[in-house]
Amino acid sequence: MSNEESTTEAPDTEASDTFELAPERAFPFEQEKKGFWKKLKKGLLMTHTELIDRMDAAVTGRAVLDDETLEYLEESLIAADLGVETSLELVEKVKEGVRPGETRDLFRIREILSDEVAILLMDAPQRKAQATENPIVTLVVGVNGAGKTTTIAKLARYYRDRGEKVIMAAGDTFRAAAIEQISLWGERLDLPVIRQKAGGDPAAVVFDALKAGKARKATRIIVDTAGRLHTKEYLMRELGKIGRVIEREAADWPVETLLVLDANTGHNAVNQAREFSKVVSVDGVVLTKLDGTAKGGMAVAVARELRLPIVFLGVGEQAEDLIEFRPREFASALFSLDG
Ligand SMILES: Nc1nc2c(ncn2[C@@H]2O[C@H](COP(=O)(O)OP(=O)(O)O)[C@@H](O)[C@H]2O)c(=O)[nH]1
Ligand SMILES: [Mg+2]
Repeated sequence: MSNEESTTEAPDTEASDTFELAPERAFPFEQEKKGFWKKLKKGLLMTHTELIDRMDAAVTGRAVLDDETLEYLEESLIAADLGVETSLELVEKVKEGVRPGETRDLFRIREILSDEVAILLMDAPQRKAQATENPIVTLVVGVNGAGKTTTIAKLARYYRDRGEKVIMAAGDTFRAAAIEQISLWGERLDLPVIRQKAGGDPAAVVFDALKAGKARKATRIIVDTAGRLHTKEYLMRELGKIGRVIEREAADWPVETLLVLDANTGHNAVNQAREFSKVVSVDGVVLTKLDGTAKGGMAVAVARELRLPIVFLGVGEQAEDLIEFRPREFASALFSLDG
């Protein structure tokens, strides 16, 4: 029912110029494709500018790809937070892939790296399809400030634009400001926000949201949470109680948990995700604030080391600043190969 599954399998010819990998899902609309590339480039601007600069410095003026050059290349990748092990493997691929005479061809090196990163990203688990007649409940978790509430607004807009009937639930009852924030988004997007007063029980908010969902025939209910990870017990209790309410009120509605990670935290986000995974079963990751960091390579570390599907990328503070995570396009934008 969601647009994710309903798109066709037609090859995405323009974007696959530099690849001979299996085609990904096509963009449903040409217009959307343009917007996608623009946003992806905006999101990776800092990362790829720094990465290409460093790579350029690593190979410039060198006749052969000697160990020292490869080491600089590796450092460039590590600096973009691709992870030490992954960077090492990637440099090996460059060594194997570059033919004599191509050693100073940065474009060729970028091509190899982009292909290899795409393979790594596509090898990571994909989000499970939600084939259901029932509304989907999306729980959004993550530490304070990661971008949960903003992401919920973006997701609400995303699904609404795809014809879904969306309800948001102000499940972060811990701070009054959080309730105000999500309510404001509701007004801006003209979408309902189910809320109670600050200090209330998040599970009670979810209860109300499920009731409203049934009454209004919603197709998706997106739930904000407080995400206070530093007290693991609290988070467990909060999510446990929400889970039980859903189980009782809407047992056959699919529930997915999306973990929001701030890309600025670089490789530390991997550790954060591990902590959350101990408490809750995470179905997918949204990487936020990609637009404000040169550590965009951390997406590769998340996909590889955590074996969690990255579902969306946040590339700004506005509701439209959200794009689907597409492995091949991401890899190619990381090494500035497209457009
Ligand atoms: N530049 C940028 N800022 C973001 C993004 N996502 C969230 N933010 C900002 O990060 C801050 C914290 O976001 P918020 O949604 O309140 O985080 P929460 O505490 O997890 O709910 C806010 O100032 C947001 O505008 C993003 O993708 N890019
Ligand atoms: Mg919030």
